[in-house]
Amino acid sequence: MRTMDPMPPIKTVSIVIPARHEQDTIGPVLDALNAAIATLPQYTFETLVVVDSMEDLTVQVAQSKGATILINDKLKGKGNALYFGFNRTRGEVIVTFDSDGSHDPADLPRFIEALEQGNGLVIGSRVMGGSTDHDVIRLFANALFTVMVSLLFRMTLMDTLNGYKAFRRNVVLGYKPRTKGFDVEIEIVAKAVRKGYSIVEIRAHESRRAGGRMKSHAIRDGFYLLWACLREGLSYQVWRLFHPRPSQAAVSAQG
Ligand SMILES: Nc1nc2c(ncn2[C@@H]2O[C@H](COP(=O)(O)OP(=O)(O)OP(=O)(O)O)[C@@H](O)[C@H]2O)c(=O)[nH]1
Ligand SMILES: [Mg+2]
Repeated sequence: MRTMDPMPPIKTVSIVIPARHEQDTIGPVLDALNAAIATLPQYTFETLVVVDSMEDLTVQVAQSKGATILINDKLKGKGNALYFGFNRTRGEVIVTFDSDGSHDPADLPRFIEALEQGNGLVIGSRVMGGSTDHDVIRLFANALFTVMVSLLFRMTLMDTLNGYKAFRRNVVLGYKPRTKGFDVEIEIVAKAVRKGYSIVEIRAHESRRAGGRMKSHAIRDGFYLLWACLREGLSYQVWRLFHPRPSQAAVSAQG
């Protein structure tokens, strides 16, 4: 069991930000990120912004704020963008959040602190932090996935789907990802569980996107999320049958 084991100290942090046509929001997001980074001189940071194309000004704006641009023009989708970025990181830990202004980079120190405490995966919880971007469909989806994750992975996570996460790089390396879009959030959690990392949820507020257009689609992405949750959860259960003393991820919540 690899719960709360001492882990190597963190020196380098990679921030991976997916951005599809986010020229209106990426600038302020990176300004806020750079301000948060300035409060953490003990770490070396790299900021990778992953785009699919150079059709709008996202690349120019992000470059002007000091980010490294990665262009993933072969495969669209948030999951594809994230894994493209993950595979090019150098940090011991990776932090990922959205580029539309929904997630507050000022929360970054608390995410890193939770990793320093020995957790392998830190999830920003909108249940604890609140959201001004939730509607009935999203509330229902969150409740549904909370139940499904507790049944399939035997753990209580209140906000599996939130895109604000921080984790040890090993969580997302060493396997071929099966998710392409927003279902990536399920796969990251599933891998952390299977690898026996302790998981913690911390408070993180979600705001409405600050500009630009929504890229998710409730029905299409809802279907992919459901399928990913069932597939990853059931394959975890099968995997456990062949591992008499399977790693069991510990879950906790911090305010
Ligand atoms: N590179 C890349 N980024 C993507 C893709 N799809 C989504 N993203 C990014 O993933 C993040 C989440 O997408 P959103 O459109 O905000 O999805 P959402 O949060 O469900 O929708 P909103 O309520 O409008 O915020 C944003 O930062 C997007 O730019 C994609 O195909 N490629
Ligand atoms: Mg969003």
